[in-house]
Amino acid sequence: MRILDRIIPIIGAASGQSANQLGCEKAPALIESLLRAGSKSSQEKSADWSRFMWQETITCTTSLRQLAALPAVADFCLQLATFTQKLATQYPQLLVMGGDHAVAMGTWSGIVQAYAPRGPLGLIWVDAHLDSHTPDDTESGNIHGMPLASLLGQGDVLLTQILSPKPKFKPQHVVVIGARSYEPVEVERLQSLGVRVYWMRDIERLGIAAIFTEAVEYLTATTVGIGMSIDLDAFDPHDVPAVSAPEPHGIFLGSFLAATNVLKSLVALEITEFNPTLPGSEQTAQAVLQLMNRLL
Ligand SMILES: [Mn+2]
Repeated sequence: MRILDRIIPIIGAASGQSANQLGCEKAPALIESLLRAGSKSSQEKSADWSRFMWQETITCTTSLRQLAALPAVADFCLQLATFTQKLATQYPQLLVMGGDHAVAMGTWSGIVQAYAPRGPLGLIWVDAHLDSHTPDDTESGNIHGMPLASLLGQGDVLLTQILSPKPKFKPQHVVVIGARSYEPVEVERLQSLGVRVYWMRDIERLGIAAIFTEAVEYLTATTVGIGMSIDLDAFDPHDVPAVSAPEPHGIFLGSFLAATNVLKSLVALEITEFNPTLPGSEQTAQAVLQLMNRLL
């Protein structure tokens, strides 16, 4: 095995402006410091943390919020996309550590561009929310409610045309897992496009392992690789508390971790919405390390 095949580069995406409250911009520095300390306190005793290599942290610097921040968020996402595109051509796997979930528009625009000569990618979007608003139908104005619509080509051109004018994913190449809090306009958008959604009630009925298996089978049939974008609010707030927009009755972290063996060699992983300024930050940081180690 070549050394580059073993190393997993990490990009920090320090963005907090697009969430309902600030704080997520502090997550990359915290996780980086835990990794530099060798993660001795991690519950993942057998983990080889040396395979992770922190490359760079990109910061979204605007002091504006909501839609006023959109041009700055788009600039930041373009910068992030340029990095992820480069790394995805050099390494078989990479990790983006957010940041609020708006960073997804940068992460996946770059990775999809890198894989374009090989073929389309599939995306598993793990989230309590659907993130499928556009600037025209958002009630809050928070851009972290828009990344999935943007990646599917809907919304402001500054967000939908990062690196390329084309939609980043075809609707049939996207699967949402864990949704339980949304507006009707988002459900209508995803349904009319034909995006498959596994609701929280489906997870309660079938179990997360069965859903992973089905999702992987569905996406593998028509794509050349699968990526995963995790919004930590998908998990039950008892397990993963320090998130910007917690929603009760989520996925149990233990069940999720136990089922990750179904997800073989993701092309990339993104972990978002960790807000270290909120209570339960230490427990949430541990969850991030566990997810990194099991999914990559
Ligand atoms: Mn989200």
